[in-house]
Amino acid sequence: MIIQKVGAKKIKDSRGDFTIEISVQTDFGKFSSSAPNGKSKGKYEAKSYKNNLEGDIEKIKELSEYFSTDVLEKFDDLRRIEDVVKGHVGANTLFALESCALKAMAKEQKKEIWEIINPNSKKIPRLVGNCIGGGLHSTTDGTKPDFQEFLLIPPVGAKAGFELNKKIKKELEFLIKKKDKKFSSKKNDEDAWITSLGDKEVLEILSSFKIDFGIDIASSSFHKRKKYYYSNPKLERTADEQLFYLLNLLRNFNIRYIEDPFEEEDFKAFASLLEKFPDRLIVGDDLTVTNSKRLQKAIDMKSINALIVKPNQCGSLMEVKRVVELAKANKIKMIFSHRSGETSENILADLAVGFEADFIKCGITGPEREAKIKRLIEIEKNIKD
Ligand code: 2PG
Ligand code: MG
Repeated sequence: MIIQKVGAKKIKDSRGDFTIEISVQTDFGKFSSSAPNGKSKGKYEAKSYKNNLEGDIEKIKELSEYFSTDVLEKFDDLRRIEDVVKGHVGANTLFALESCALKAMAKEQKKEIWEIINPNSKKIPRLVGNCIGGGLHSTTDGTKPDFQEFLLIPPVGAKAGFELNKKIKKELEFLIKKKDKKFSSKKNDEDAWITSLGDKEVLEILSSFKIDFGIDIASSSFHKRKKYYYSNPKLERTADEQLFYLLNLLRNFNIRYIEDPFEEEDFKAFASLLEKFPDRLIVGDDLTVTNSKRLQKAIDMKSINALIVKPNQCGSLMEVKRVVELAKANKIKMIFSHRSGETSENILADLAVGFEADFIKCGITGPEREAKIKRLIEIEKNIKD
C-alpha cells in the first residue's frame, strides 16, 4: 500500500471542541481517521499539535508528497511515516495519520485492523464504563464528587458487559434521585450522571450492585502546591493524608480499580498504596502518559500494576507498541482508553484487541462511546465464530 495524498480538516468532538480528521488516498482507496481531545490532561503528555490545529493541517498537506515512495505492509512500517512527520506535527495528527495507514493496510490485505497488529490475538478486553462523574468532566453550579469517574467493570464479554452496564446505569438514575435532591438527570462530558453527592455517597450506592467497580481520581487536577484540594466536602489533604484517606476507602469499599490516586509526580505514594493493596488495580494515567520511559520509572519504583494506554497521549503507535511490550513483560495490566472529548472513530477497539489489552475504558452510552463498544462486539463475534 502506498500513500498517494494526505488531506486534513478540523471537525468537532463530542464536547464541541475542534479536533483533527485526516484522510489518506492510497492505491487501495481512501481512508479517514480522527483523534480525540482530553480535558484532564497529564503534564507529560505529548502536545496534541506542534503549534496549533490549523498549523498541523497545513503541515501535513505540505508533507503529503513525501510518502509516495514508501510501501507500507506491516505494523512496523509505520516507522516510515514517523520518519517523515515526527517533529513537524503533534500527537493528535500523528495518531490520526497512522490510524488511516492501518485501515489501508487492513483493506489491502483483506484483514481486520487488529489482525495487522497481531493475527493471533484472541483476547477481548473487559469493559470499563464511566457511570457517574465529577471533577473536571462535570459542570455544575453546586457541589459534585471530587473524583472524576466512577467506573463499572462487568465480567468479560463485550456484548453481555455492554448490556449490563446500560442496565446498571439506568438503575443508578433512580438510586441517585432517591439520595440527591438536586439531581436532574443531567449527564457530563462522557455521558455519565452528574450528581451533587460526595465521593463516599456515590461509593455507597455502587456497593449495592454485585459488579466490580473502580474510580478515576484524576488527582493531579485538584493538586496544587503539595496539597489535594477537595471541594465536597471542602478540605485539604497533604500527600500523607491522601494516602491514609485512600487506604481507608480501599478497606471500606470493594474498589477493584483506582486510577491516578496521586498527582503525576508522586511515584512513591503510588508504590505505598500498591504495597498495601497488591490485589487491587493501581492504575497510572497522568503518571505514565503512554510513555515507555515513564512506564519504566513506574516499574522500577513498583508504583503500579496497571496502566492506561491512550494512543493520543504520545501520538506514535510505535511508542504504544513499546509501552505494551514493556507492560506485558512486567505483568502490568493494560487499559486502552478513550478521551473525554471523543469522535465517532472506533479504531480504539481494534488497537485494544490487537495489543491484547486486559480492559477497554470507553464509557457506556453516547454515540461516540458506543461506536467503540459496538466495534468491539463485532470483533468478539468474529473471533468466536
Ligand atoms: C481520563 C480521561 C478519560 P481526559 O482521565 O482517564 O476518561 O480524561 O480525556 O479528559 O484526560
Ligand atoms: Mg484518567
